[in-house]
Amino acid sequence: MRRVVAHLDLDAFFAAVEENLDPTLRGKPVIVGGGKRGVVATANYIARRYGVHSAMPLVTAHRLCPHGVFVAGNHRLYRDYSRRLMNILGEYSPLVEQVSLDEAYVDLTGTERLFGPVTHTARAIQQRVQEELALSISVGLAGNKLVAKVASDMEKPHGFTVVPHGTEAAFLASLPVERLPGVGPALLRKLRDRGVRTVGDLARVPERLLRLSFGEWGCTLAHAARGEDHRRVESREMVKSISRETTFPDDVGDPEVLESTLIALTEDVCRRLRRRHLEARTVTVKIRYADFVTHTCSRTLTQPRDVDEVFFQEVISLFRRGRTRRYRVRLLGVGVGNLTPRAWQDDLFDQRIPLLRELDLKLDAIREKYGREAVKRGLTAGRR
Ligand code: TTP
Ligand code: MG
Repeated sequence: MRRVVAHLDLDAFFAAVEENLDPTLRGKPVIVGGGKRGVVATANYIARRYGVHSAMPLVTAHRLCPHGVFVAGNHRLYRDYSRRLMNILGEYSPLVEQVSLDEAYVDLTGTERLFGPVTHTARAIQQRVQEELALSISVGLAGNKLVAKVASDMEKPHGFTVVPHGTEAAFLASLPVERLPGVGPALLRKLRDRGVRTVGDLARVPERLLRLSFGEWGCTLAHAARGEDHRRVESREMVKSISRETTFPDDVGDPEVLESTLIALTEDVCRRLRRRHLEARTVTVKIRYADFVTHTCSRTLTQPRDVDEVFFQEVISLFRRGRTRRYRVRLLGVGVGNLTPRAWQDDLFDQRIPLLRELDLKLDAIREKYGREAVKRGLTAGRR
């Protein structure tokens, strides 16, 4: 059976919710962002005409759009809308993969019998979201996640783009190469240096050369350029927790070795968390002593998080308090639970977090490309 994947993404999500809350905002430039020193979380499409965009310092937004309406944001309300969106999507398929608060893939393969032609179903979802949530959503429909995602972004806001089977490469060919998910500024520069501007240009580069320049990632790029993507739509409920543990070849007593091991485990867990676009609220440390007695201790954070630094602190303090016996240690483990899709708006309240996350994401990218051992933090560097 031919696969059909829809990608849906709400338009100017936070701003649209604010407009629902206060309909007098409609027709005005609306900018959602927190605090005086904060950044823009999102701006509605009217404000975007003035050049305002996500992650821009609010002071800049004020300068570009002085008559804009600035709102601080309403965390709980956005989560509520997000949940209602996901509930609607869940009525059309058991395979709904929530990517962020306002974005999801829905695998619509084989739903024709129940709901009729897939394009009608996708249209119906778009309409229901409009009617029931009073939110505008853009839809991309294609044979795989990658192409569906690019398609949903084609005609925002309220876009509806269908890419028929077999036309994927042609659909992508004329688009700037940075429209491919995963092509960030650094990679873009390298591609441009090699004369690659469009996805079509990229598709013409021999896969061998891409692999030489970019390693594993080069293969992924070659596939992406041709509009191929074999990833499955995975519903999030499957992931309840993420953990890693390590057993030492010889039992260890040295606290420095133990703690640097914990840091390395935490890095690994957090990287997997970020790769799945999740945040975690609980963190658990597991200590197994030489005599096999095993203790676990957990802590729940006030906010879900996904950055290494936050978990380092928690893990180390859990370990120091939890290591109540003087035996050597045989095994250490770190786990996170209470997982939710990543919510960027947390950034509004803590300016440190986005910087830390940026660092983490850069490290993730380097490790993705050159292997896990490519970069190490000072704390883990001595460990072997
Ligand atoms: P997006 O879907 O990236 O943006 P959007 O829905 O506002 O606009 P678009 O029509 O282009 O999809 O992100 C969803 C929400 O996540 C957004 O409304 C606010 C929040 N967000 C942040 O808080 N910080 C950010 O840097 C980004 C990109 C989003
Ligand atoms: Mg959106």
